[in-house]
Amino acid sequence: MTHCGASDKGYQFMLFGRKDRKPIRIVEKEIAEWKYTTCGYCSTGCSIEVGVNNEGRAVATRGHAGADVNRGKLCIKGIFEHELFEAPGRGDMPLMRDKTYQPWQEAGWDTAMDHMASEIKRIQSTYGRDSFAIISTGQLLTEEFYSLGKLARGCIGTNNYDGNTTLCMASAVSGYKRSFGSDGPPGCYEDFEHTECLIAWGSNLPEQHPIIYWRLKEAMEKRKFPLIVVDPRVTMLAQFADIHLPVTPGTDVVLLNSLMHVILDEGLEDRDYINAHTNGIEEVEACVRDYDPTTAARICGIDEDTIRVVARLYAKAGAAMSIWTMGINQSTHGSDGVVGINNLNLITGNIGKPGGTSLSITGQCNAMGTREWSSCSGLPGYRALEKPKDRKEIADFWGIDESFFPEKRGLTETDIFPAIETGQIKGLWLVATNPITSMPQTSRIKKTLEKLDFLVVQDAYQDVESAHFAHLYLPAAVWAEKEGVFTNTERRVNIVRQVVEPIGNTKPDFWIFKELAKRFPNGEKIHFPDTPAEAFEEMKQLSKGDKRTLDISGMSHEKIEAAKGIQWPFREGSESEKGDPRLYSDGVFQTADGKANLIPLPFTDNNERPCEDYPFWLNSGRVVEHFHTRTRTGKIGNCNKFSPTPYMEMNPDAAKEMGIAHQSYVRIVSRRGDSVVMVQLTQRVPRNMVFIPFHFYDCVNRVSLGLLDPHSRQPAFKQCAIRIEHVDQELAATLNVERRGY
Ligand SMILES: Nc1nc2c(c(=O)[nH]1)N[C@H]1C(S)=C(S)[C@@H](COP(=O)(O)OP(=O)(O)OC[C@H]3O[C@@H](n4cnc5c(=O)[nH]c(N)nc54)[C@H](O)[C@@H]3O)O[C@H]1N2
Ligand SMILES: Nc1nc2c(c(=O)[nH]1)N[C@H]1C(S)=C(S)[C@@H](COP(=O)(O)OP(=O)(O)OC[C@H]3O[C@@H](n4cnc5c(=O)[nH]c(N)nc54)[C@H](O)[C@@H]3O)O[C@H]1N2
Ligand code: SF4
Ligand SMILES: [Mo]
Repeated sequence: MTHCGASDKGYQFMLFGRKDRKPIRIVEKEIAEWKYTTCGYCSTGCSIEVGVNNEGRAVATRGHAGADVNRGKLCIKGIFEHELFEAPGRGDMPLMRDKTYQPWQEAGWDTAMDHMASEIKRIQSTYGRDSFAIISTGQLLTEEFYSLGKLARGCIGTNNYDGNTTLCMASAVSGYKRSFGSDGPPGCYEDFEHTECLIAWGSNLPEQHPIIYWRLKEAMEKRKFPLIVVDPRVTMLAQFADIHLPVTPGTDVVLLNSLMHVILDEGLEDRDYINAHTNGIEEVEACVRDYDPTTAARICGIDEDTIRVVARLYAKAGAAMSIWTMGINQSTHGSDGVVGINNLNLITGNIGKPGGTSLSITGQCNAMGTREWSSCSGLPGYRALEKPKDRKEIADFWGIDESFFPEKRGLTETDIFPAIETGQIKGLWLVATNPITSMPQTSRIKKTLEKLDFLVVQDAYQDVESAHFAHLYLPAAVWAEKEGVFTNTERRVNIVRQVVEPIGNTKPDFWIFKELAKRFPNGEKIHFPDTPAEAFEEMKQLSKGDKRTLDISGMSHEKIEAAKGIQWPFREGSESEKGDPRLYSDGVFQTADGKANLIPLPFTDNNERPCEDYPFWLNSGRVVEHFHTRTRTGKIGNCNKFSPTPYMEMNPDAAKEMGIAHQSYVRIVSRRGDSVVMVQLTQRVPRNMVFIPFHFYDCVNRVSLGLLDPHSRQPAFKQCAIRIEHVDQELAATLNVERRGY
């Protein structure tokens, strides 16, 4: 900091402009050591250094200049991430109360764990093993996921075990499996440097993955290529695009079919690739025949000439790639949308080559880690419960009887809640997820949670809204109070090193899982290591051989830190330093005959659409300064100050017609419920659409519908219909202050 000016009494003075101006004072942070770690918010996977002072407190954050992913940069959330450890609302002691929600009683960890184990056993022995459900997250460390899998599948033995990834990446997982026979994004950020055409589907990189966006922008500055953005909103990314396709909500599959129609009709496909590496081209050809641009334009809202132009640009590019996020996944056609993108890339020969790929941009910091190792939808290392060989392999490795495992996966998160309603599930454990704010139909979820015999909330923050309904709260250590790895969007495993001690009596999730396991018979048989590094060694063993793509056997915590992240597959003895940047470069897929599946996607219009009573599309998503349900960013002043209040983007022409002023309050009403929001007038949204960030409690998800994708069971958060009503401004303002929470 010496470049800032003279130091005086612990402050640095920076003089800008005129000398008689009051100088900006920057507090001298007195950093004793910079410690390496990885960002715990989004899936970009930025390498971070946290500055720790002599008292061992985290006081600053900076990007690591030597890391491939971010090269020294961070977004606003990363820059202030050190503040989250001591943010208000952190838990301290485990808390217990009975079913009547009497005031919380503090408990020691032993008491809390004994109570939890005995309640789980009571529920399971009365109502059956699957009557106790577990919903986890994409925000723990991979070693923690692996341990939770051992506990849930191997000790507690419930099949109703899922993650919040069902709200997030389930459609991508399902689509990858349908097309390529396995999950795993085949591309990487470096593809931006080789591509000649990029389509971004329902992905707003500058806000949601700012550092991936920076990588894209840097590549485009070096070598211009067309950027095409498919999004009903004029997002920040759409504003930078060469072509913006404001697709009618929920109809991307129609657009995809039509692009393929043009490509096949004009003979622009890669026949050699199709013949050598795919099955099913005839069925796809037959299906897309119905989606000529004239017909498709009427459904998807993109004019026929633009469809033709985009199809030709994509097919004629030497290498073309698609990226996508929630605009595709969170739809009743989520999984089909992903398969459609894969189809498009397969018929143009754009899989596994530099700049030619089908890259799902992941959401949470470790949404990949949970897919790989948590056993949520199967068994560790992308193994399936449905395969006897996989069940036996894991049972033998863990030292338990294979008959303990179910033979197919149980309910997803979105099916667990209805199963609580019907009384099939009596107990629930939420680990690092806040469904009362993040699930559709808040009022229904509230009633559902109240119906439980026993709800455990294990969260770093005690004030997380779902804890209002809990009977046991377990205070967890957060992010870099712990140690372990995350996998990012491009399959890069990076390490979170512990930089501070867990505050108060909080415990790492890793420790909590081990403690609980001791209280179940199989916990005696299965080894729960003391350190995450030991758990990582076990995962390495399980990742070896059998031509697995998910092979991490050549990695270790030390190697990962030295390389600032390594991409899998990274086999034992591998000569590369940083792993394989791409999957399927050899054109061999994880299917029985090694060929990828081309799958026809006939479109059915099955969304709730605007009508006379509810004339607006309700679209929802995120803003750059907040993360999800704001348990963290809501308390960090430099994040929260930009949007402290629930608000709604509305088109100025529509507002004028209705006599609605900028920054006034309105009531939004759907067939499910209502909420009050402040209006922000902007041309970003079309006349018949509003957009609401979902970060706020009792806001957009009170009205959302969340119809489910049939393959992935992921909710269509992005599409439903609402009307807008005037409200008493003073009353609304009072309500808003009360609701703002933090
Ligand atoms: N700042 C910040 N960053 C985050 C997060 C966060 O909470 N805050 N969360 C992380 C997580 S978990 C996730 S999943 C990602 C999400 O990242 P994104 O998916 O990029 O973010 P969203 O805002 O949810 O949705 C993206 C876009 O989908 C568009 N969309 C809506 N309907 C349709 C449609 O029918 N078709 C198409 N093509 N587009 C549509 C919306 O208009 C919106 O602009 O962000 C990650 N990064
Ligand atoms: N309307 C609408 N709804 C949506 C979406 C949308 O676009 N629109 N997006 C959906 C998507 S993509 C997602 S991913 C979900 C996210 O939904 P949630 O997962 O419910 O949201 P988070 O706020 O991320 O909840 C994570 C919780 O984990 C806690 N936590 C963080 N780190 C740790 C840790 O190390 N240990 C423990 N024990 N706790 C920890 C945090 O304090 C927080 O309470 O929301 C979904 N909901
Ligand atoms: S882009 Fe994502 S990973 Fe990078 S600093 Fe921001 S939130 Fe963290
Ligand atoms: Mo997500």
